Amino acid sequence: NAMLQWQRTGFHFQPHKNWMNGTIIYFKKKTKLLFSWDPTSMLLTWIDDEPNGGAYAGPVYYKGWYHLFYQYNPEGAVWGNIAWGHAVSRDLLRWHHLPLAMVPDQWYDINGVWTGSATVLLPNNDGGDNIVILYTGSTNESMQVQCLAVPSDPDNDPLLIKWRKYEGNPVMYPPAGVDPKDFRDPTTAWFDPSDRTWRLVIGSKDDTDHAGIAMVYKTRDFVNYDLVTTMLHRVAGTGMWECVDLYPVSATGGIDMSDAISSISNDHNEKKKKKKNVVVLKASMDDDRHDYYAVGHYDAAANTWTPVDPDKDVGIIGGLRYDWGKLYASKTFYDPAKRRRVLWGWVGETDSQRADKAKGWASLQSIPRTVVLDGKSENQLTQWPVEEVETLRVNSTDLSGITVDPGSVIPLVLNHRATQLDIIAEFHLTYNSSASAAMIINDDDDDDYSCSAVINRGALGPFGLLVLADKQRHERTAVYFYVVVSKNNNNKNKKVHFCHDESRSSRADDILKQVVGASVAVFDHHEEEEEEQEATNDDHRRRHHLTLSLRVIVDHSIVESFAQGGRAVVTSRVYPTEAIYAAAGLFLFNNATAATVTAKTLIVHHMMMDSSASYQHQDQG
Ligand code: DQQ
Repeated sequence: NAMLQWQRTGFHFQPHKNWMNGTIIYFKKKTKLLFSWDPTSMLLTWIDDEPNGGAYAGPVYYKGWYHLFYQYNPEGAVWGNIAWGHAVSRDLLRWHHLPLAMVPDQWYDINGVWTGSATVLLPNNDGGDNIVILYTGSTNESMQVQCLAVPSDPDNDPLLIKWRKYEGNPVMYPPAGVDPKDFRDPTTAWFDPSDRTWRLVIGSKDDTDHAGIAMVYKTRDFVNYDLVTTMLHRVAGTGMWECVDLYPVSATGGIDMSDAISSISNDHNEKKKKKKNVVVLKASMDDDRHDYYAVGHYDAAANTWTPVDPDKDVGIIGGLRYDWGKLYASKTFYDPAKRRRVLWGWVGETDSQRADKAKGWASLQSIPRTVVLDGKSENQLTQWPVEEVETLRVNSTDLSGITVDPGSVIPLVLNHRATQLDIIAEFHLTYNSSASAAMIINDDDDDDYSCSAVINRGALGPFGLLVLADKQRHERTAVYFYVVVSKNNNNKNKKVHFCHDESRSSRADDILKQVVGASVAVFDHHEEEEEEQEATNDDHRRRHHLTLSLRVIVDHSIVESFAQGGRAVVTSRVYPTEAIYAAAGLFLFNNATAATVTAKTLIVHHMMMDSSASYQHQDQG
């Protein structure tokens, strides 16, 4: 349907047509030789303990193809017939679409080749890698089992187009006490030197208290598995955990899980050990379709993961989400080439199934995001678009320095279209104490899940950007901050909400439009005396300054925002009918009644992608 083609994105990953959901990615790399792998017998044989006496499996950049596999329906734009789509890229942005990697064609996966993960084992003698994939098969009886697949001809098929399912599949059945329909999505395996086993996590649920659970399995050969009887983690009331992820983080870069485990176990300094052992546990909550995570510590010997802050445990009220908008079934992978951990997730549609069928496709992948531990608050992550995104900036408009008075909206004149943007902004908010005193709100603590309480005009917000807006602003998606002063903390500690208001994003009415967001940390706030004023009341003669930063990525029907250096992230799917192509505009607004906003920085980059970069595998020669 050509009418709806404008909704397709310019630089987000999406197949040419049909339905896509969750995804896995794997980076082709070379590891030190630890064992030989016989693809026929499927057996690993140990060759050397620790070659060169060095660290385990030091990664080396190899060829440099990122592989993306995704849940795909080859037959339509709704979920079903799930197969694995496959694409490769050198930069995580320009993808080459390859033939389907796996389709449902066996009794054990005839109802779907569901989510799984790749694990890199070792290079062949010629320098190629050995990769295994574990995935969930939905059987002819809709039982969930785990299955093994390997590249069928890695020597002659360097792009890993052909995959072979192991003859002995399935390799894991639901254990006793687990509902056969609640056993899915194996993680990437990591190597534990203490007993020389590979370990991986599978998500499930315990019906006795509706707990989401993470179970660990050990294996030496990827054929035989032992369930570790201690539960890695469980959180009562959270329901089925899909697409579990477990990975180490630091404030400076990424770490491979196997490297982290061996480095922790080799360290005899308890303090250093603890510092190294910061591990994120994430689960996709089937109950509310959001991805929740927490920062914690992993104890390999005890097989437990414990949150640093029990009040921020995975999936509980007050816990953390990767994204406060639309993002689900995300996965991370370690990229040895850039020593970073990359996260990306499935961004579904919020329009109707009917609309999806009409346009012939459904779902995007988010922009890949680099994930690090927040250096300022060690209990959370920050996310930031991978640096490659900056290579798509072809043109930019620098609007830095604009001031927007209370109650004003300023159209931003760009020297390019406003449908594909990367916007960098830093807002400076100024107000005096009487203004904030008028705005005291009894702000309770668990409003993180909703920005709806702050949607109306107040003393200190909302202010921010209107994206994908037409000239009259009939349609617009608001990306904004809203400052709230709590009653009980004496006007000192501001609470800042960061939100998307989707309610006016489209004139179409078959769309879910919400106000979504969270509160976000403030770092740069200071007050000064106002000299010219008489000191009648201490509080009333102070002037407040607050700086808040924002990055927004706009791509036709998706808006992804990163507030305060990626401490709060919000993604929206939007479907304007008028604010499209050349009719799409950008505005700066300040709806606060008592605060002035200056955009100290406001740079709008025009984003392009060479469309010829996304070609079919046949074109590659
Ligand atoms: N979708 C997949 C499952 C996974 C869920 C099936 C996540 O493997 O649990 O398409 O949305």
